[in-house]
Amino acid sequence: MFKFKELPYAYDALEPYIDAKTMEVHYDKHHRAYHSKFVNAIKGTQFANMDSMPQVFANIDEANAAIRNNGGGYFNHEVFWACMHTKGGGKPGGKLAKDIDQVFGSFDAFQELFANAAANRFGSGWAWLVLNQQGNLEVCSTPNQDNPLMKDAPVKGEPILALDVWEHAYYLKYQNRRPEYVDAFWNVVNWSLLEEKYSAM
Ligand code: MN3
Repeated sequence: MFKFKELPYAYDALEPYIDAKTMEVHYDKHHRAYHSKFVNAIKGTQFANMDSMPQVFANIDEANAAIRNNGGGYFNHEVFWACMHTKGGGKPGGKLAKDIDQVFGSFDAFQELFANAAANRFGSGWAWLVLNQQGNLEVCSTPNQDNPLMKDAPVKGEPILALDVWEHAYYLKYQNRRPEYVDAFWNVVNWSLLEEKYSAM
């Protein structure tokens, strides 16, 4: 059920914005470890019989720390890899562009809000663009490997865009300069895929 999927591009596909060494360590070491620890942690629990990660997150709380942290790590990275592509960058079109303009005022205003969510997340965590439970786009951030699908998330919704702001995601190339990494991220965002995903929500 909970498979370890291949990275949808080569380690160097996102150069120079995200370097090949970071991608290799991030995918093959960090992501792989979250996945294997998650699979081990659910053995013999109710979570082993669930059909999807959203179902796992809908039932998870602080009492299941190993499943929460490693399941979050496994799922969040899958969302993150899919948000990026070598032919990424630019701006979204279609309904996603229209709704971003309507909710945030402009694409630039959305980018600033998202970049601030990423920059201001203290310590390790994630920045998100989600479709919230009221059916609106919303920017938020989560600590550690939490995500907006978890039942106790302060902002609940379906992830559209995810950005990993753990130091392991950028330290080799950007060291302490997280805002530079966030700036670079925009050059690889796979808006066409995200538009499709949003239209299907
Ligand atoms: Mn990571």
